[in-house]
Order: sequence, then structure tokens, then C-alpha cells
Amino acid sequence: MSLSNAKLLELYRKMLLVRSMEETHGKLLQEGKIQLMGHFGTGQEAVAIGVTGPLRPEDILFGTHRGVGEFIGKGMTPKDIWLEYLGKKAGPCRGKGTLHLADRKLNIPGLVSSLGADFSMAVGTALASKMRRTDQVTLYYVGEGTCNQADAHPSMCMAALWKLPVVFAVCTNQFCELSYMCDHYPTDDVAPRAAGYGIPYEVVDGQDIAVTYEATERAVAHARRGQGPFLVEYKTFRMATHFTGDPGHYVNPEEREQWAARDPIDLCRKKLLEAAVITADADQKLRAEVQAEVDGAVREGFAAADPTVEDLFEDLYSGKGVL
Ligand SMILES: Cc1ncc(C[n+]2csc(CCOP(=O)(O)OP(=O)(O)O)c2C)c(N)n1
Repeated sequence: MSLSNAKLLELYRKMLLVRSMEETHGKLLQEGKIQLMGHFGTGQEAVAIGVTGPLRPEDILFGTHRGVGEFIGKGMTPKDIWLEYLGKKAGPCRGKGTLHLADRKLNIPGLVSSLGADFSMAVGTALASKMRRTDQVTLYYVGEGTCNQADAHPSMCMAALWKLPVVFAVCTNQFCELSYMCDHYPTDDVAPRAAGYGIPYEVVDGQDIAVTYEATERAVAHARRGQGPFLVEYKTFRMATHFTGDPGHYVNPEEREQWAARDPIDLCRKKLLEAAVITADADQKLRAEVQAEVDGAVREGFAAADPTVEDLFEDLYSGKGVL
């Protein structure tokens, strides 16, 4: 099924929002206004937005440490994200999560710092959905480096054995932290591992939003129909370095340039212009609107109330916070 122009425009706006969120985060950090380091996903926007676009509100998303993109894709607003980043009482985790975003109302269980430990949690939520006879799908969004964690094996095995409604969405951005993927993998692709569990898989271009969205749509439909797990691997390139303090000396500049020529936002913009869905002026206006939304969210975040000392003792255990 090919994407409508209206859908393409909606996805384009979301990709702009993701980039603007990260650029603004980087700028505030450089200006010394915040101390919150970032793992940015610049260049990976078509993956983050394409994997979340086909999800329903009731579907469950496990995101990554590089993840403002998928959280925006699942419905978090810049305002909620900045309230949380700045540790404010009105944030979705009441300021206790900051970079470790979670949002119960959007079915985002939250980031686990020990990467890969949530492989089994995603299988657990998919099992719960199946036992409750819902048609909810869990999407486990994960980097290729994290797929080398030991938990991947039993998780995929059980998901396949029990035909659980889970999609493993692997973002292959060429890097595993501070080194190239090829330093960790004897193969070019991660996806064929799925065949060992009888899980169907696809490897797709991660730069084209229509491709990422439609591949995810097929995988989610498969899981929702009760046919069990599906794995999609999206090939992209991390234009940002691993984290904001990483000079990235290990990155091959020529390769980076080649990928930059296929920037996902530029590709989508080109399609929209060619199809006369937007004009260059309308695009400028849209970008200004998006930046204004992010700037407004940052302003509101700074102005919002901090938690009190008493608030620190809330949410620790189910009763009133007594240690
Ligand atoms: C269990 C564990 N080991 C190591 C780390 C440190 N670490 C943080 S990000 C990262 C790289 C993960 O690579 P990948 O999954 O490909 O994601 P990418 O950073 O490329 O987006 C590592 C090793 C961690 N958080 N958890």
C-alpha cells in the first residue's frame, strides 16, 4: 500500500520535530543552559518515525537510548519531553526519569539502561497481550549492537515458539557505541538470525520514510493477525556521534558524506515538492512552526515547578514512600 500525500506530510513534520528537538538540545548544552548529555539520532529520523507511525495508541513501544525520535513517533509531545528532561514535577515520570523517558498513558514502559535487558520484557508484554486476547502489538525497537546481547536469543526463541505479537525493529546505524558494526559482527546483516527461530524478516532502506513505514506496517499486521513475531532491519547511518561528548574520530568522513547525500528529511522534502504537496515557502513556514513549538516547550519546561523534597519519596513503592 503506498502512502497518501497527507500521511507523507504528517511523517515529514514529525521528522522535522525530531531533528529540531535534538538540535535544540545540543544548542542548550553548548550554551551551558543544561547539563543533560544527549545520544542523538541525527540521520535516523526515517527509522524512528517509520517504526512508530503504524502503531496504534494501545500498542506497546520499547525505545532506545538514542530515542527522542521513537517517543515523538509514539505520541509524546515536545512539552512533555522537556518537562521530563528538565526534571520537573509535571513531567510524565514526575521528573525522576529525565533522559530515561517513559509514558504510561502512551504504553511506553521506559528505557532500560542495561541495554538488551528489555528484550525479555518485550516478550513479556507480548505474552500478556496474547493471554488477555487483545490485538495489541509490542514493538521492540533496538540497535544492532544491542542485538548481540545474550537476552536476544531466549527472547526470540520464546516469541517464536509461543507465536507472540511482537515486532523486533532493528536500527542498523553502522555503529555500536564508539566503533563500527563490522568490529562486532561477522555478517553484514542482523536480520537473517531471525530465520534460525523461524521468524520471518525483511531488510530495508532506512533513509526513505515510505519504505520504513510500509515495512513496519507489514510486520505489525503480521503480528496483529496472530501469526507471531516479525523482524525488520532498517539500514541507516548515525550522523551524530555516540553521545554529545564524543569527537567521533573513528568515523570515516567519506562514508559519512555519502550517507549525508541521502538525508531522510531531504529525501522526503524532495518527494513532497515533486508531488506539489508543499511549496518551498510552505516548507519554510512549516519548519518555523516546528521550531517555535520546540522553543515554546523549552520555555514552558524551564518555567515549570520543580519537584519538592517530599516528591522524592513518592513512587518508590506502591504505598506512601517509606523505605
Ligand atoms: C549492558 C550494557 N552494555 C553496555 C552499555 C553501554 N552502551 C551504551 S550505548 C551502547 C551501544 C549500543 O549500540 P547499538 O545498540 O547499536 O545502538 P546505537 O548506540 O548504535 O544507537 C553501549 C555499548 C549499556 N548501556 N548497557
